[in-house]
Amino acid sequence: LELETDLRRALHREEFLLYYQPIISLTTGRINGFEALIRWYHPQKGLVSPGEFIPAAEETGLIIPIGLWVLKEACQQLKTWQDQGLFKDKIKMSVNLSVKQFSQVNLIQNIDKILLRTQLNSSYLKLEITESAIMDHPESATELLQQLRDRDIQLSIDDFGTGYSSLSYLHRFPLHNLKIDRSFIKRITETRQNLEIIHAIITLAHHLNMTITAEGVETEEQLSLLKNLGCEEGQGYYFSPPVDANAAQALLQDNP
Ligand code: G
Ligand code: G
Ligand code: MN
Ligand code: NA
Repeated sequence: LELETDLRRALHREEFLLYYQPIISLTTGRINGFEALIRWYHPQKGLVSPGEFIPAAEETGLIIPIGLWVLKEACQQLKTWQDQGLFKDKIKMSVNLSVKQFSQVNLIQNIDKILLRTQLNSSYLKLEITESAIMDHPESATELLQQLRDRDIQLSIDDFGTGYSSLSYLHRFPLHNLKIDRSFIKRITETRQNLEIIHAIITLAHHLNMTITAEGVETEEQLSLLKNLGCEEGQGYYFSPPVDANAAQALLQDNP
């Protein structure tokens, strides 16, 4: 309850900020995009990580206004970088949507409003949706995903493998990209079987015309195995941790 009061105040006083973690093309080594990750700059506690407040925000419903703030801020930031000529056409901004946000009735209208207000072209926005958000209501999820796709918004399934972990339903959803959860990447070098599981996920996703992003890439060895499996993109400490907007902009300026 104290946390709820704190969160309301945080929204009101704009105590949230975004960090950005680059998503790297494994074929060119260039930045393909950024994932926006929320942080809370608490007046007493300092920087608070989302793991400590997103669950409470989700329970209290505060995730709706917080999530809209994230979306607006992330779109605005990308638009600003575009206007500065920092990367022409290529770079996308990924934003996480929680289960509650995804099932909120006004989601599409709110997204349309934000895109209009920030003047960001919809094809640069990528939404990360978890398996559970989709599988809770597969019928309405399919329809919603299609509406987003019709707008040219990119769609990723996030933390793949941690939820229902079922490969059999993937073909039913109009998704562009699959993010393999970092727990798989962590184990990729442990056994032949772990490598084969990732191989199977990548092969299936490719057959379904989805690209793959490996999360939590931390070592050269993991990177090399993933490249050999035909994985398109990587994200993780090997490349860069999540960084603030200034540091992200510096990464873009150095983008080979
Ligand atoms: O940045 P960090 O690794 O601490 O993020 C922890 C978790 O919080 C991750 O699961 C991430 O998906 C989630 N998260 C980070 N930012 C947001 C956000 O803006 N909205 C939602 N719904 N989840 C977020
Ligand atoms: O759940 P989601 O994947 O959206 O959350 C991303 C989270 O993963 C962020 O909190 C980020 O700090 C964390 N993260 C990003 N890269 C790495 C990595 O290479 N290793 C580990 N352990 N965590 C990472
Ligand atoms: Mn994510
Ligand atoms: Na993830």
